Amino acid sequence: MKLLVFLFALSASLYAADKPNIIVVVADDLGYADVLFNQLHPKEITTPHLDSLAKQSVICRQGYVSGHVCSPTRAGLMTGRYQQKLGLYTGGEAGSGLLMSETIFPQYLKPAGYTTAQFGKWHLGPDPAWSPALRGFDEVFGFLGRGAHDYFKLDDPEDPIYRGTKVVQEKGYLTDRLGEETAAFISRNKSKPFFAYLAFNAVHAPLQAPDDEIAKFNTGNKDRDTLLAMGKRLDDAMGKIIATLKSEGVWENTLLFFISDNGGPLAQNADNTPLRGGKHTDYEGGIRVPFLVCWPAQLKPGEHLSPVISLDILPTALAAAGVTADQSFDGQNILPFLRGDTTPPPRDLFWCSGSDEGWWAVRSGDWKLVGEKGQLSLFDLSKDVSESTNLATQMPDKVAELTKRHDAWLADMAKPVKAGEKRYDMAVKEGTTPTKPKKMTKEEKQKARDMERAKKRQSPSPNATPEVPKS
Ligand SMILES: [Ca+2]
Repeated sequence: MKLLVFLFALSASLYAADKPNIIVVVADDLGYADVLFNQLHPKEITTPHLDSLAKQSVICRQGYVSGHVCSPTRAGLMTGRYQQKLGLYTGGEAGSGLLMSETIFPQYLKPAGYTTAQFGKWHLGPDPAWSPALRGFDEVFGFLGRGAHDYFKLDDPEDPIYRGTKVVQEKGYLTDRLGEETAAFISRNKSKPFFAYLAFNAVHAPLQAPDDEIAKFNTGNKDRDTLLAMGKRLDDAMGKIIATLKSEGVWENTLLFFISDNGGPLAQNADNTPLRGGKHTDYEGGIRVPFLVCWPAQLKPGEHLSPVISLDILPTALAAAGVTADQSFDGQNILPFLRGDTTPPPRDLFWCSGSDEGWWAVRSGDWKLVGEKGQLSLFDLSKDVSESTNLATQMPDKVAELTKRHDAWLADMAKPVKAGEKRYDMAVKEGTTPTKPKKMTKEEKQKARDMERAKKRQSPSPNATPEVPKS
């Protein structure tokens, strides 16, 4: 009997040893072009560690998130389902709390032998009753509520940092601390499978970075310099984590995802070139983000040019871990596509932030329809990744078809938990004439011109695949 128990324990531990470690890194408000692995990045960008990671990853050039602001995306990421299924359309709704009755990411992995940890921003419930420490994370180091935290004031009882469920008094620069804590967790758990969810608050406001870091930049815009310094510290933290994975001997069998939770906010000088718009919009600049998947033991570095979405991360991680869930997901396991084993079947992607905000969008093939307070814009992303030419007036049938697809999706979603209706009261319904096409704002026109100039300036580096934003 003892022998049997021993053999069972041995086989369980061997089985567990084969499971990859899983790390999900979410940057906050990081601009699409504010990383070196976007070839249209502005010249002042310095993210060498992320660039090195990208060279060892599959770069998903059409990587989307399911929301255009922080907390809805996180609700989708944690559940693998459109957050609207839970009535979470806005930042206020998802930030007020993701139902405790929902099974979330770590709760699928723990029964499979994973040690789990969350670092950084939670934003799925504002007070201790919603703590990630109470829903599947063995270790927690971070803050709960609101979308932002002071980067230097880590001992403020009004806006506490928690370790587990306990308030702690911390010192240092928050981005550095999150990198250090994640690296220490990796070292402590290198001998068994672990899952780390690292949600940086960088580069979200407030604009705060160490003075000596800011001084390294000289764009002529102090705010932009500060934003870049914040990105540099995030990059340094990623460098520390990657170095730790390598030095602890677990790099090869770690599946690491890196995304931003939404597009860069233009008001904060983020750069989303060549995409239109930014955070708070359903143009590509609000929902298409830097998106890397790295698993040295299993995935050959390269590029993936079909659309993927943050909702895919949970089902992909579970497939890698050999976990079968008793829940269906809206996301899908993308490993076969990233390996190049098979071509992704067509699928539609949807966005909606409820009637109060008035944004919604659908992508079907290369076509994308965007609704903004009842004004509709239709784009062919294969020719127009910058969404500069609205084809809605010319192609009413396509508008009607995509609207119908979005209607059908929305019918399966719950009503917003707080207020308003699922979608802005559309003036346009199937079979009626689209409203006047939306014109680009002055800033957007300027951005499109800058992008064109950047395209001409840039010539691909010898080792790089030619410019991407093919849609
Ligand atoms: Ca964000």
